[in-house]
Parts: sequence; structure tokens; C-alpha cells
Amino acid sequence: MSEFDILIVGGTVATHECVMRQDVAIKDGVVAALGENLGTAKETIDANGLIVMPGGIDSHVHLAQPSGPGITMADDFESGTRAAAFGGNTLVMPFCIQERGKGLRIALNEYHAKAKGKCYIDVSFHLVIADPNEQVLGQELPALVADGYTSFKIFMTYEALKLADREILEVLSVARETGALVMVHAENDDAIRFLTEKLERAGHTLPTGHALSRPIPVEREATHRAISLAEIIDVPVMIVHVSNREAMEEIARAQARGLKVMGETCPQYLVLKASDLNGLDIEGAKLVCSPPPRDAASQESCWEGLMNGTFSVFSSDHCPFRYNDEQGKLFPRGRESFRYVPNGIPGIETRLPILFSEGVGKGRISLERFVELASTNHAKIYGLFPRKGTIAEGSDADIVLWDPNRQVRISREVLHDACDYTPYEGLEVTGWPTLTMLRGRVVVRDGKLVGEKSFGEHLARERSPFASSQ
Ligand code: DUC
Ligand code: ZN
Ligand code: ZN
Repeated sequence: MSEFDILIVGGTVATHECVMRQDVAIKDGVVAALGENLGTAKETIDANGLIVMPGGIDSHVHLAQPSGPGITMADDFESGTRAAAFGGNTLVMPFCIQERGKGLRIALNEYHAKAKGKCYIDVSFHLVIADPNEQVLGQELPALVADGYTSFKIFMTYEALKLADREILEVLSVARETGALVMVHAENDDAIRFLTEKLERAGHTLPTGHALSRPIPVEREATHRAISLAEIIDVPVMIVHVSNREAMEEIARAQARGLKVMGETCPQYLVLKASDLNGLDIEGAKLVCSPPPRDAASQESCWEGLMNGTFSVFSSDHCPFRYNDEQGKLFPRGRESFRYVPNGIPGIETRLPILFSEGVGKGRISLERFVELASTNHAKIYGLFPRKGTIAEGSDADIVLWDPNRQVRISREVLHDACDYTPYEGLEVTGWPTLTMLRGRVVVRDGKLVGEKSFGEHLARERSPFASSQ
């Protein structure tokens, strides 16, 4: 009788702490042992020449999200988790969005119904609070945090989602009382509206106008305000999708003052630029996302934040809309003004290859830091460590085999989401996942989907150890 279910042999195990030649033994879906000459198993996987790393965790994705009348998000849970698995991920954290006038439980029921039986990898929802009324603040949120929904996202912009400062303070207070972690989309809504109308009056209605309507001070001011509001309540906060130096410096300054402020950045801020939209006419819609990509100096700033620890997570902000589709980027009113172009870009499958290739491959970050930004810190910050985010005895056998030498030219044809384009078309990367395993079950092997869409589960999470103000 074999001792173990699976042995992964001959690989180099990389965690956030160390990189070491080790074999990995798996039994009953968890890591049972690490070392050499571990014994016998029913199946042996050869990892010679490969990195054996914890499965990627993408703590910021949008799947099957209602996005306004006449607009449909490209990915549901099936295609989104499939693409994520191909990209070396074993867990994604999508948003469950409250509709104003409705409760969060209702929203959760709807999202769970959409996800049930459709997930190739694990999922865990963040709650987006769009209507912080008494019932939501006093009853629903405390009960939901106790049920394992331990993070919220709030928006400072978008008509249907934005909260006033007073409401933000209320949500932050509930977070402090319940131990939840609040993620903030920080952009100044009034400034965006003012600039959008001005650009429209001047006839600047093409997608290039999108970036002009959301210049860096729009993000910097809101970041500063979000941090100040969190300081007033004395509660930690996570500023998501940071795109530039000025917003990053607000976070770094707060951290230097001892505040628990965390930051996230995303691939689009490392490899895309606002100027990529120039000359694209309506095709620039492919790159419309918020905050917008900036310039080369901003890209370097975001790298700096990843290297020096100002940013603790690197997420995709996958928010996919098909391009050649009237329910997507070519929504008819988008020709009237950029303001009607669905906001968001795909990237769930390309996040890790871009970070590895541009980061580890170009000597900007170590392999340990790659693992931390790709997986471990997401698990730690969102209450799942050490079950997730590492390869250690007792942790879930969520494991990715990574070929550090595989060269891929990113193009629509090599990806597995339901979009019809990638904003990273033509980008050459070195480093690609060759096998993705969820709790000891192989989901993707050598470019083939071998898992089932019943493999993934929704995970309740512990409170974030980073959410306490102590
Ligand atoms: N915010 C997100 O987090 N994702 C896509 C669009 C947006 O504004
Ligand atoms: Zn956002
Ligand atoms: Zn997002």
C-alpha cells in the first residue's frame, strides 16, 4: 500500500520564506510531508526543472457581475475560474455587489447560485457595500462577518456604488467593531464628473478621454481621504488598484506613521500606458479601466512599491468585457462618450506570467517575493493562511508547477477566458505554469483542462490578522 496519494519529485519548492530542492508528498488533499526520499505514492509527478509553488491567489477579480442595463460581463464563474486555473491560480476572490435598496444576503444568494457547481478552483467573496443603511450596518454585516465574509469593498466613485464620506465612516466603524478588512476604490467622483463633462463639451469623447478624466490627483486625493477617514476610526484599510507614485506615497507615508494601511497594484499599471490608447479610435475601449494606466514613470513607481513592500498584494482586477460586442466594449453609447464604455479589462490568466517575467526574470524581485505577491500575502491578509498560500505540512495541496524558462507570446489564442481580446496582446513573457492542482486534484496539466467544475468550493474566511487596529 502506498503511503501517499501523490509525490511531486525533483522540483524546487518556492515559498515566501525559502527556495529549496524538495519533494512534496500529498495525502487526502493536504501536504503531508516535504523533504527527500519521502516514500511511495499512487502517483508520482516529475517536477525536474520546475518550480513548485503554492497556487496563485487572486484577491481582486470580477466574475458574473451585473454591470448595467445592456452590458454583460464576459466571464461567468466557469470561464473565469477555468482561465484562472490555466494561469496558475487555485483561489480567486470575486466581489458580491449589493444593489441599493436590497440586502447583502439577497446579493450573496444570487452570487452563490451563479457560482454553484461552476468553479474549477476555490472562490471566496468580498462584499461590496453600496447601501449602508441601518439594517446592513447593524445586523447584516456583523452576521456576515461571523459567517466568514470578512472583507468589504467600498467605492468612492460610480453613481450606483459610491459612498459619501459619512457613509464611509459608518462602514469603517462596523469594520472596526467586527474585525473586517475594508478595501477602498479611491477616486474623487466629483472631479471625474467635472472633467468628464468638460472633455465632452470640448468634443473629446473617444476612449483616450477616459484617462484624461481621471488624472493622478483624482486618485491621490481620494487615497489621502480614505486613509484619513480610516485614521479617524482607527481601523486598517486596503487601497486597491494603485496606479502611480503619488497615491503610493500617500500609502507609504501612512505606513511610516504607523498606520495599518495596505496597498495593492495590478499588471495593467506595470505594462500598459495611457498613451497606448493614442490613435486607437474606439478600439481604445479595450484599455478602459479605472484607475487608468499612466506612464513609464508610474510603472516604475509601482515596481518600486512592489519591491519595497509598500504594496503587499498583486492582483489582476480581472473585469472582462468582450470587445467586439454591443453588450461589451462596443456598447453603442460608448461612441457618444467614453463615459459609457464598460470599465475594466481582463487579466486573470496573465497576472502571474507578467509578474514572474517582468519581476523575477528582470531581476526586480526575488522568487520568494514573487510567491508572496502572487499567493501568500493574499492568504495572510484575507484570513486563509496557513491553510492557503504556502506549501507546508497540513496546508491544502494547492500547488502549481511553474516552468521558469517557457517563453510565451501572450495572445488571445493562448488564453482561456471568455473575452475576445487581451490588453497584453504581443507581450513576450518567460515563465508559465504547466500544472495546477487544487487540494491534490489536478485541474490543468500541460495546457489541458483535466479538472471538473465541481472541484472548487466557496471558502469562509477567518478575520484578517491585519484588520485589527492593534
Ligand atoms: N474598479 C475595479 O475594481 N475594477 C474594475 C473597474 C473599477 O472601477
Ligand atoms: Zn475598483
Ligand atoms: Zn476591481
